Amino acid sequence: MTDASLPPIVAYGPLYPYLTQELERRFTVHPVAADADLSALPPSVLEARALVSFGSVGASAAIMDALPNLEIIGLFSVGYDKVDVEHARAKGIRVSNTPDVLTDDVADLAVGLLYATVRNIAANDRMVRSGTWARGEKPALCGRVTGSRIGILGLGRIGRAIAMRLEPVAGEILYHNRREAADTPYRYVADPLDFARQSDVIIVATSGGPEAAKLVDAAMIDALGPDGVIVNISRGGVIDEEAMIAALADKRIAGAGLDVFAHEPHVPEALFAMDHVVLQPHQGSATIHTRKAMADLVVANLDAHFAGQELPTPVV
Ligand code: 8YV
Repeated sequence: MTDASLPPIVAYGPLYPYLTQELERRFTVHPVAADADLSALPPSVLEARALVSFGSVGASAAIMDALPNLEIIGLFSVGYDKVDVEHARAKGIRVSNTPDVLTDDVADLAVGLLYATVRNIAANDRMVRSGTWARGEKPALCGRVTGSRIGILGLGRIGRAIAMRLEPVAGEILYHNRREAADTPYRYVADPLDFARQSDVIIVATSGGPEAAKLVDAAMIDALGPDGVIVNISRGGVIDEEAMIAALADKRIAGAGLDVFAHEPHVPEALFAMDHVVLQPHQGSATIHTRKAMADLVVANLDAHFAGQELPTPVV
């Protein structure tokens, strides 16, 4: 039962059910598929004053222009690389995201992926389940996390949380950013190739978007070297995926733990046969606790907007 007195909003793409439930208590919610024909939106949708989206869908200039009454975009994600932020700013459309509430879980998964990759946990699990260990096959010896040089690419909130988790075991923690960060005990390396050369592990924790596209390129991958491991919990597009796959195939790097991919949910099948690669379906923030907290934060931002108040977590 929709209540026409409730502000009309668009749910852009399939939203987390609890979020939909909370939105429907407050708003008249119009689901719009992420690939909808924007020239054929029903009149009721054109009245939408808010749009709720998430990391992989975002909000293009086209969807903003298709909704003449749009006032705010609420993101169920910390990443807003798929939102045309400058277009929103130019049109006076507010944008909110969900930082901080997901930091710990994304950092936890990064550390879990690091251990799983370096210690061959997934491949050894398959060896036990397949019976080959019982038939006498011996697991290969592996690298170690303790004492290794951990390179954090992108020392933001999530990068710092990862570094703090690994401080007790790392041989050293170094990082590469566009500029040196203040108030951090970790060693800054300005040159990306020097950063890779001096790392045993590169954990990609930078924001996505065009400015970070293929930041981890063939040169950085080769500078990391044959004993090196890459972990990515950021965005798939931050790595030159073809170059990484080629390096993994040639054993020019030792392994990769990947939670994100260039064209999700499609993952290059070449990775499926690689025992030195651990794959996750973009699960960084996907805990019951955190997805609820993210949904509550999306709603809090919309509630604040419609109450004429400051947004709790504004992007624009
Ligand atoms: C989102 C993400 O939670 O927060 C981000 O930027 O990439 C994910 O953790 C996901 O996009 C929600 O569907």
